[in-house]
Amino acid sequence: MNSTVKFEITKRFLAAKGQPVSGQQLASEFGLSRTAIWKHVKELEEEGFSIETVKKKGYVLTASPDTLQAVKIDQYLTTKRFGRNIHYQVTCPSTQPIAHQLAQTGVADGTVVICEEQTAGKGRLARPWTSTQGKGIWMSVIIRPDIPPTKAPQFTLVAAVAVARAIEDIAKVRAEIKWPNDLLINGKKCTGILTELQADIDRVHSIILGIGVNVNQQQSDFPEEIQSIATSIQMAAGHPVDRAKLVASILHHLEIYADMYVKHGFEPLKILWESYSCTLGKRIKAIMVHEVIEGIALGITNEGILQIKSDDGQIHGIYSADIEIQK
Ligand code: BTX
Repeated sequence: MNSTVKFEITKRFLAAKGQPVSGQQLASEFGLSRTAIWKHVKELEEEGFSIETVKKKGYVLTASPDTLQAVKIDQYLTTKRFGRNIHYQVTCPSTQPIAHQLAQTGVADGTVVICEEQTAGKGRLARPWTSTQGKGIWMSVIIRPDIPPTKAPQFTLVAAVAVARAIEDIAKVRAEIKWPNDLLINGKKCTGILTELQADIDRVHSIILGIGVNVNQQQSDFPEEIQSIATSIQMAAGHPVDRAKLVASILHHLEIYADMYVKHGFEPLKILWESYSCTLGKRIKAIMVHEVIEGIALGITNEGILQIKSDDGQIHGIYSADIEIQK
């Protein structure tokens, strides 16, 4: 769980919102000496927190670093389960394998693995996912729903709605969902979702929901090969966005929608999903491993299957594909 003495002290500083926190009071509350509290304060300063000592009043937090460590997210968390256990790393190859390993040790539903930078972030079909240091949200959420494996792929759609809602709430920017796993702003990709599964034939053990959100990049932060297709929330909002607040909001919506999906299926979420969709009613090309289908995107079923009507009038159900929207 997100709680060590240092975590609790930092939480107290953040909650004080620039008001002094008495070292003496912290010491007696945590059963520590004032020197032990001072040592924690020094450690926080080394991590980038600015803390001033005000005579006879205590410590004042004047600035905190722009990071996604558990305590920064926790101050905004409104969830019951999601994000109550956060594994934070500054850098890692990818949060997905770490989450897979943790899932096997039986961690709680809603456990999050998050980092500042991925050196080998991955998309679908082993494609690379660029994860610039300190600019985005690179996280894997471990979900343990009691559902059969056939109901797991829809979690991509559930997550897409949760991220779109959170972007709208926090940044006041409207992102569109491109079936199945992309969020676009002004036609460019700002979010990718990778849903992986640990299951046996009858039961899901864990869903590892990999969520990558471009938050505070400028165009030049993206490598040249994706500059024409990628965008960030900051580029659309015109100002930097608090990543910790956005993570907390994603987890808030994700917990609600995941629970709704497990209890009632996809139907109650479908209207919301459709309201964000930029695919429906458009002429699209669905590119699959062995086949390409062109036609009009009619809608999605309650199972999350995209239905396309091709020019010969035939209706095709698509389970997974890369979609090109035609002009
Ligand atoms: P995808 O296969 O739909 O998208 C991958 C493609 O998107 C790449 O081939 C490239 O063209 C483009 N791309 C790569 N990086 C970016 C970026 N930062 N912004 C926009 N476009 C990009 C999407 O797969 C699923 C991505 C999931 C990422 C999360 S991050 C946390 C977790 N850990 C991890 O390794 N992956 C997931």
